[in-house]
Amino acid sequence: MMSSSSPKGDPGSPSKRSLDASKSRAGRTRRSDLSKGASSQEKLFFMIICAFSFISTTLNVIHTRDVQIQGQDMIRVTGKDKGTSTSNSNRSKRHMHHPALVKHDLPKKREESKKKREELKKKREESKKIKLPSKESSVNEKTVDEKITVADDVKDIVKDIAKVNSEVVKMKSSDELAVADIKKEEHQKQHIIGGLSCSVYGGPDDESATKEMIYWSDIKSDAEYVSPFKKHNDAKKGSATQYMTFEPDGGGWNNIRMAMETVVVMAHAMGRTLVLPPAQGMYLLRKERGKQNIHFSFADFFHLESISREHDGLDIITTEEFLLREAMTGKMRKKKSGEVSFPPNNRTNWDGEDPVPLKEWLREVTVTPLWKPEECLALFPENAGHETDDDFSSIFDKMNANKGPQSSNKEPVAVTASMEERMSQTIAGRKKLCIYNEEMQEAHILHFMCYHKMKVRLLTHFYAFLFFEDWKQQLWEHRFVRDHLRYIDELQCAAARVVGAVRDIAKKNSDNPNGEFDTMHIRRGDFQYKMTRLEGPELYEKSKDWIPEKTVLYIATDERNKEFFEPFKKHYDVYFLDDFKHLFKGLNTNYYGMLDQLIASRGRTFVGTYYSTFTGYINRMRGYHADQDKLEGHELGKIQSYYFTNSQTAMINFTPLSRPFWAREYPVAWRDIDKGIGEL
Ligand SMILES: Nc1nc2c(ncn2[C@@H]2O[C@H](COP(=O)(O)OP(=O)(O)OP(=O)(O)O)[C@@H](O)[C@H]2O)c(=O)[nH]1
Ligand SMILES: [Mg+2]
Repeated sequence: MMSSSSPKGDPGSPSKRSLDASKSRAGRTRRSDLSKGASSQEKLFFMIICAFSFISTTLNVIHTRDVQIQGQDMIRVTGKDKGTSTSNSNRSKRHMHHPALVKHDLPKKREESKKKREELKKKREESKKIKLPSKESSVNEKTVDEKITVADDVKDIVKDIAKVNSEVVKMKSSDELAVADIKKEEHQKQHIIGGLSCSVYGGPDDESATKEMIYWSDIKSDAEYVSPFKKHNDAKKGSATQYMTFEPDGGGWNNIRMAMETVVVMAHAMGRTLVLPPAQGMYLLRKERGKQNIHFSFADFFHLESISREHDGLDIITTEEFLLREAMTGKMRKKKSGEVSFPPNNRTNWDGEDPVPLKEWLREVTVTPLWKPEECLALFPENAGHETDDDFSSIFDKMNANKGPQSSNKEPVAVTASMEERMSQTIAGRKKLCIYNEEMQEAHILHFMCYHKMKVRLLTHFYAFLFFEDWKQQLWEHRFVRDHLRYIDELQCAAARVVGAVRDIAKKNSDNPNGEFDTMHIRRGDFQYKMTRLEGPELYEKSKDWIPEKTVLYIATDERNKEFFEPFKKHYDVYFLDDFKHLFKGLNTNYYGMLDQLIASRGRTFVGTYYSTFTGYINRMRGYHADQDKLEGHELGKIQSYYFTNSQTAMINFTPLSRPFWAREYPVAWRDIDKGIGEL
């Protein structure tokens, strides 16, 4: 029976039995010896000793655990770890045999450790959200179960950290928003984009400044206009804010300005919050590093804050605000993998930093349209949500099949004409439409790149690229640029002072009571279009028929050698920006080009450099002034401007758009754009 009833430790297996027996002998020698043949008194005494020993050991174990916690040995004590972890039990043993811990002041120590334990527990609860586990609780020291527990713990803590971070970010961004609001309020009190007051900029008086410089209007109903896409987006329940980010153009300042105008108009049309790139170095606007600011944001040149505040249909924010709102809260994901992505080095303020890492990151986490303005016409339908592609493509195809009118039509199509008619004069031989299609409409963030490798660049005039089905919206966009995207007051005022001084000189001639003067832009410097690089005598010869002898001539130029202008000096009373430096002391010299543009725009007759976008903007402003002053030919958008080379008399005639658009400006930008005000 015995053998069959004990399958384990089978006594029938001699070798095993002998091993067990010897083991048992080695382990229990004393107890067996003591119990064997002892008296009942001896047995009782032995049992008392055993019981005492057991109680004492148990107490020591409990105490050791207290001490471990007190010493911040933050192993999480679970039911399972009692004696299961080798290292843990070893440590317990070490403490257990520490005389100071075992023998002295046990109740007092326990009391103290209890208190500390409670304190620690409290602190731990508080700090759990923001602290990673301490080194001592290294996962390596744990059993598998503990590792899982600790890993879960770490996950929880990491989650907590993310939560706290996002709270902090929210707090930070709401703090900053509050500060921004206060600033806005202060600014609002002082600055209205519609007017021009130079009192804080050293004059001239408001009346002179207004009369000389203002070509813009303050149209209340325009400020209230919201585009169909924005209305559509806002009406969608719980729809998230959509954004537009962009990279400044990589060319000179006026290339940068042109791309910026295009982006601002698109942001309004699409109903997206526009994110301004951080302040950064711009090509050839880095003069006198160390002495003056050389990192610029668009808000340094245009009143973008006022534009955002004054328009119901457009919000403009900084990159930092955008990153705090959208990126640091984990809302941005890599296009390819879908994983949450944060900006490089978790940086949110990129002002003055190298913008390349930010730009490269943005390309990875946004929708990046590959629109090429010389190849396609961007089309904005009248109704958002309209199934656009088919309808518009067929109209477009018909128009493209009939190429005749668009190239030969030298008369302007009425601004109120049908979409087809207007498009025929805008298309300029392009074979494609860039439609703001559903994929783009859905995108959380649209990012416009300046990516030379892919030939993706918004080097165009906004009015040559962005076409609106609704003529009223088209004209609204034209007015928006005229009335709001204008150089800042400080520059307008400085220009008004210089123009005043030039007029004063001209008025010395008794038959010139209004102080009329003529202007030129002679672009040399880095300019790459060699056909425009003529020497002084040739430039004089080319322009002499348009500029009367002895006139006061103001020349804007990047030519430093003033001897170059000797041929002009023989015939005219010539002035340059340098001659009026005392009127704009302290102005950042990187603004001089813009100041020159504003001054040159006020000439009676202007001769500029073809292909120069610097010249282009002078002509645009001349167009705005000519229309406002109802100068001769304004009905057709004509202005009193010429070029030294190329289509020399182009500006005194009406010319429809043609490519390359950037080479000059076109009357469509300023001609008859005040129609339909208040009708949208
Ligand atoms: N003060 C002044 N600076 C000029 C003038 N023409 C060009 N510049 C400056 O010369 C530099 C080179 O011009 P760019 O920045 O390439 O000019 P842009 O704005 O791209 O215009 P374009 O190259 O002419 O199409 C810029 O810093 C201009 O501001 C000028 O008439 N007066
Ligand atoms: Mg340039």
